[in-house]
Amino acid sequence: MTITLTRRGLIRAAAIGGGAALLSGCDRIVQNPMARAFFERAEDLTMAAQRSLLDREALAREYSESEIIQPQRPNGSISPRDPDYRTMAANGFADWRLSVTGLVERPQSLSLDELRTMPARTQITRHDCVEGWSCIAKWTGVPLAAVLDEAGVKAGGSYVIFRCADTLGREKYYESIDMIDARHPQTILAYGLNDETLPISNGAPLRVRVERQLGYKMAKYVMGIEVVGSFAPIRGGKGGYWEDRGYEWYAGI
Ligand SMILES: Nc1nc2c(c(=O)[nH]1)N[C@H]1C(S)=C(S)[C@@H](COP(=O)(O)O)O[C@H]1N2
Ligand SMILES: [Mo]
Repeated sequence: MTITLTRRGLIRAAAIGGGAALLSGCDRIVQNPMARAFFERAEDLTMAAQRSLLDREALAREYSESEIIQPQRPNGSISPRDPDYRTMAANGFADWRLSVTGLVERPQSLSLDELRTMPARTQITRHDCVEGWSCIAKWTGVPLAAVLDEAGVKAGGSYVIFRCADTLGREKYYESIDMIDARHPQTILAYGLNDETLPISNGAPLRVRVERQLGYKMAKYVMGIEVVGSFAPIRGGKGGYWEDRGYEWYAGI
């Protein structure tokens, strides 16, 4: 008899069995029945059918000020202990630079002031964590498309990798998105939250907002963005810290 083990089957087995060995942090998802259904639905979407371009380009819902009912709940890394990060934070991030490298015509090294003088976008959106909670918050930042245009993406540049300052477990957090999301009008590199400077707990000095995907795609403490043709050669090869631990690469909502 041949037993075919699909990832869904494994997830379900882990859930029924009361949890696999490595569950921690966001991994708690598989033990929560409601969140598990959501996880499986997301998986259906990626495995069965790639979303149409029209759907990928649609805007996420934006909310009104009155719908902001609580602070953005800090999750994952909330106070990086990495020495380089601590040194920059102690200095108000005056020495922090965003590097833009990889398949670009003009590699960049941008200060916060430089990013703040670029055209800004403010949006009130809902953040959905894979763990099953949501928060509505107001984000201000520079569209990622503007930064990419400043650098000039070369032919073959298909993905944007975000390199983060924080170590979670033993590895630096990282994430990746494709060019459809990178150039989506609501995809911003945010330096402001609810009309204040982005606090450390939510990713200071700069964090990603990718409003059509789950929270884990939205890298905090971004140090560098790298344009690549494929993320397969990077780290675990799955395109992100949590993806390397089994999460879906495309976490569309
Ligand atoms: N660098 C980094 N980015 C991260 C994380 C993290 O631990 N480190 N956690 C992710 C997860 S799971 C979520 S839900 C959101 C939380 O963002 P918040 O703290 O602003 O709510 O950040 C995401 N980006
Ligand atoms: Mo999350």
